[in-house]
Amino acid sequence: MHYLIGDLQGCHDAFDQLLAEIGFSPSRDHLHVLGDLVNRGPDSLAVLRRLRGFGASATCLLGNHDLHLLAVAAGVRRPHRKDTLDALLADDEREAWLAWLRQCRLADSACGWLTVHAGVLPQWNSARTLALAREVEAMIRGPQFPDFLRVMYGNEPPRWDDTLGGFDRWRFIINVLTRIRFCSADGLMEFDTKDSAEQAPPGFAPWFSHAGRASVGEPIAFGHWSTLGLINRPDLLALDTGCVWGGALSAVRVDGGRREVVQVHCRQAQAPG
Ligand SMILES: [Mn+2]
Repeated sequence: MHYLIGDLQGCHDAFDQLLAEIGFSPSRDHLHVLGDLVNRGPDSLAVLRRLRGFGASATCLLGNHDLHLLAVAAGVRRPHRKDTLDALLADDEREAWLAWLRQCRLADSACGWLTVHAGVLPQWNSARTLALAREVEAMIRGPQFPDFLRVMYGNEPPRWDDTLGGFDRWRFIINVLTRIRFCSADGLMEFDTKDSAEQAPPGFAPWFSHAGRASVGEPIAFGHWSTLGLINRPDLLALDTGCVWGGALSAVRVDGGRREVVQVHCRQAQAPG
């Protein structure tokens, strides 16, 4: 059985409970984890240990918090006061954890679903999104990644252009796949608002609500946006149900069987803010 799993953010207790609830067997089942594996929650190290232990039975996406960890570890970004990454950064296997994260994906497909951490640009269909993710994944695994990390953060360029190259191209693709929430119909992203879908700034709307987006009708699952709550539509799944903020951790079964949603409450919740 194949399960999509929402943002874990270091909540190992909830993850453990969820795996028990779905009766997960690494020899039989497959997990597709939608990114933000680490940070803000209490036990990122245990989460990574568990996921790595599943080997090829778990496919993990990189979220913005996972990239933040890589940037902090590289010394190119200052830790945030709410980070909970110290144990991971001080672990004997630190370099192995960082190497493991660098082989995670930015987009994937699972039983007909496109999986991404944050979302997809209105101008990109699923096939295009996967192809662009592969370009950046190859860079992250390669020798240019340390240099890229230094310039990874920023909201420019504002719009997609097929001719973008190098750092600008990679930054744009990463901003879409790991940060997008609101954007305009023509693909201008807005990064300041983290509120619910109803709070869209003028001229912007949630990326998935643009009727003319190139991915309409292509099933897409994403995390990242906890204030949306669970969205469970025929071709759209929003699975960041705010585990670390006192909500729930969500899994959805997406193989041939009946779609099934399993949620566990998180006892390791952090104060929001
Ligand atoms: Mn996120």
